[in-house]
Amino acid sequence: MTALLIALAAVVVVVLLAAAILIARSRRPSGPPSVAPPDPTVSIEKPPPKTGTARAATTAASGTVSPEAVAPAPVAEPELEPEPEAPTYRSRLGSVRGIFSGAVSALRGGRIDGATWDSLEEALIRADVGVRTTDALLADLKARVASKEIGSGTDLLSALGDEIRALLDVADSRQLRFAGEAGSVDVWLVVGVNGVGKTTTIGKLARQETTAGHSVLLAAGDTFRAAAADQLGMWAERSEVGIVRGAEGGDPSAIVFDAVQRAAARGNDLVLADTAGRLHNKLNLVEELKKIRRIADRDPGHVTEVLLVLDATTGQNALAQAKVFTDAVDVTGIVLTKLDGTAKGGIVIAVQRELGIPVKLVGLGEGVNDLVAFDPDAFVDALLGLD
Ligand SMILES: Nc1nc2c(ncn2[C@@H]2O[C@H](COP(=O)(O)OP(=O)(O)OP(=O)(O)O)[C@@H](O)[C@H]2O)c(=O)[nH]1
Ligand SMILES: [Mg+2]
Repeated sequence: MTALLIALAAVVVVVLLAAAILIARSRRPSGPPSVAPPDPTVSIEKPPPKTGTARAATTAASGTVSPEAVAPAPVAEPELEPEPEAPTYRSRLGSVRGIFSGAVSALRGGRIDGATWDSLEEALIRADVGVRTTDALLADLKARVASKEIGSGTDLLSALGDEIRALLDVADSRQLRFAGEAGSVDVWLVVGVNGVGKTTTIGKLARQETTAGHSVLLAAGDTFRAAAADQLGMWAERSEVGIVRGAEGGDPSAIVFDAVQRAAARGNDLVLADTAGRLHNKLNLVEELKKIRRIADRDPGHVTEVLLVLDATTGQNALAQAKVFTDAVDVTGIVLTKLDGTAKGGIVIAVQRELGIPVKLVGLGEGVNDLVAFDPDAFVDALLGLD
């Protein structure tokens, strides 16, 4: 009897144990063991603080939060990929090169006849050099062929290159002007109609000028829409520079004024000011720009560049736009954007000839390194396939 009871107790114990094991297994998730989710409080390691004025100025602004305040430039995450190299004209002027390729190979063939002039004229006009400039170029070359100064197609090709270079030759320097006087802040105003690439140009310039050793502060003078300041804010973050922004619909002159004051206080030597190109009418635009320029030039501000941004894809329209701006403010340099991928690269020649203002920078893409100093020799070589 006792043995029977012991046996029964043993069976009960075994059954209970088995049940406990089964329950424990059923609660465990099936499949391979999962990886613990990352701890959200752990962040990627920040790059070590840089030395130099730009970094010091950024740090000084930390903690300000009012809407008109200098937004503290956040410390950028480490770059995941190295910045691509600056582009070459040759690599980015593909489509306009294509326009000239037929005429150029005919010229290399050696003979100069009626078809030569026709194909050259067509290429120049299709590339948006403009009728007037094309006529002037060809008239001169025809005279030189008639006088036997130019005998072969190859000579004509190199003479064409020289003539275009001569048109692009301006007395004024293409260097961006930076006075850098003690106690003053250089201001570069960036103007142009909407969508031409003003904000992107400022973003690229912020990086370039910081790399060149300047201490940059951005002024979000396009108050037409809030997104404009946000877009500039993203570029400020990428380049680790401060930005002064105001409320949507606010007075752009006040923002630029504020930026200059803050730049002086923070030790920034260069303010890059964005402006809106989308105003109600031409008169408003002109008056607004005049006011911004006047106020930006008040001590300690000193406007050393007014850069007019033109979109190369708009071709000859860019020239008409330019007139509105040159009437309003003393434009000191042209930035011609979107030369990559457009078949209208010849607009550089027309802009330079018609406006007489140096093309200082060209945009060859959307990336931070895709804004380059305008180099007439490299441009002409790429245009005519001489490189
Ligand atoms: N391919 C190419 N795209 C460019 C270049 N420059 C600017 N863009 C693009 O053009 C578009 C307009 O540029 P934005 O900088 O916003 O132009 P914006 O003049 O500030 O425009 P608004 O603020 O609307 O007046 C964006 O998609 C840019 O990425 C360039 O050189 N090449
Ligand atoms: Mg913009």
